[in-house]
Amino acid sequence: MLETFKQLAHPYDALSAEIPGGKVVERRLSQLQGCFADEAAYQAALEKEDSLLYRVTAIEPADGTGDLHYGLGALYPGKIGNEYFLTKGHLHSAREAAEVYIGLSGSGYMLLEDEQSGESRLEPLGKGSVVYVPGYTAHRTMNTSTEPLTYFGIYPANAGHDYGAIAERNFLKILVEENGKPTLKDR
Ligand code: S6P
Ligand code: ZN
Repeated sequence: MLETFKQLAHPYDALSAEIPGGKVVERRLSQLQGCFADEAAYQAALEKEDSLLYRVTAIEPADGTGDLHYGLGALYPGKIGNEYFLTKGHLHSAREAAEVYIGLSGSGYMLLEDEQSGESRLEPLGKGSVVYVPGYTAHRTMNTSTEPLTYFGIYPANAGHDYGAIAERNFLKILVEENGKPTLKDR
């Protein structure tokens, strides 16, 4: 078994979310159509620059039962209107698949939303904090600091990513800056 793995240890650079040999996904503003509540602010920002919001590099060592995949994410700081930069957010295709997020640097939050009940939870993610994302829960990450929010997400190899289900109805809550503080509001 062990001999089937070419590489088990990987060097990583958190701020750029780089892991040599990993699968890289970059998300720019133009790819987050419909995610931000303030459509006018979104269009205005896009006209200025199609900024890089985040990069994720995934390591997928094996695909069998019991195997794990993980991703290193760097979500850069910024806002659209008063809403903090965020990830698209998703459910896992295998709905029961949970995930552990380990904060490495910066600070922000994870917005969790139960697919069935719509119940929302806001949990802090950043340097010194770790978040357990239960199965059946849509999850999105938001950066409320002025530096990159970097983290590892570790999930079952068969989890898969379902972006469609949550994109259709969007998250029910938004995280905005109000009186200088992150504030969770209804969309
Ligand atoms: C994967 C894990 C993360 C996200 C990353 C980007 O299960 O939850 O690595 O992929 O935070 O978010 P998103 O919603 O664009 O995949
Ligand atoms: Zn996930």
